[in-house]
Amino acid sequence: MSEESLILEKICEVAQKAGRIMLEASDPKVKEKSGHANFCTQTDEKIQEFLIQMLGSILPQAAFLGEEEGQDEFTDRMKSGYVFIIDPIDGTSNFIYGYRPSVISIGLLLDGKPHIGVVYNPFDDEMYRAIAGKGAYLNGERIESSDRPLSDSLAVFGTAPYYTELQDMTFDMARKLLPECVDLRRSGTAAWDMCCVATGRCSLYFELRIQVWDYAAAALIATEAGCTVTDSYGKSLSYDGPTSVICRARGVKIIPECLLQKR
Ligand code: LIP
Repeated sequence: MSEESLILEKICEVAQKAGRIMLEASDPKVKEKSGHANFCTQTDEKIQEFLIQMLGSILPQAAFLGEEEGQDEFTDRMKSGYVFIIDPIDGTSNFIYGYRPSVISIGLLLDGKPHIGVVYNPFDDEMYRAIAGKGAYLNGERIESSDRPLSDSLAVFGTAPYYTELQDMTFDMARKLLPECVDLRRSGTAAWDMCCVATGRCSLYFELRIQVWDYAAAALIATEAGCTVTDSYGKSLSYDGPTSVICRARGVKIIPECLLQKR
């Protein structure tokens, strides 16, 4: 087994244990962050601490970037070597209200590029994973995005309630997209949405602003499943901060005009 495959196996084991913490949490204390409906729970913080401790034992030299307090600043040091980019619970509001899914997202950059991606949905025991250049897998089975046209597919989108300045544009885009696809869905977790595009359940995901910990793992998994993942201007993702994201399956050959932003 290659060194990177061994690292991947160990990361998946950590993700599974973190998923058990999520499943066993009862009535977590909720903290408000800045803006409308921007939450963090004690379980988010507990899982983030667990991930830092366990992943740090796999790669002691790695830096960490995570959603919760104290780990959320990207620094120049993170442009070289290993960096874990973690979201302890992607879909925090879903978790608080018991609306599924919520997932654990663990990305590993090497010299600023996505190297390994793991997204774990503990509610359905779904382990999505990828190594750059070596394909994407769901519970050990190779996955590939859909080759159906958008007109024969579901599309998904996200919007954080605390980015109030993006609401009008987001829902205007969604309204214009609806006639071009079978129907729209909205899950509340960007990482899981992109994994759904990777598995062929839907063929497009878009969101006007998500954080690097929301996309670092899932964008690699989607890319390795044959998706095209860009920002809303059609440019590659930077993996160093928040960005818009459009994730297209193989069958969606171009960015729909209603989603394409022009500088
Ligand atoms: C979530 C994102 C999702 C967005 C939600 C929220 P969190 O991340 O993954 O795409 O629409 O509002 O920001 O905060 O649950 O980790």
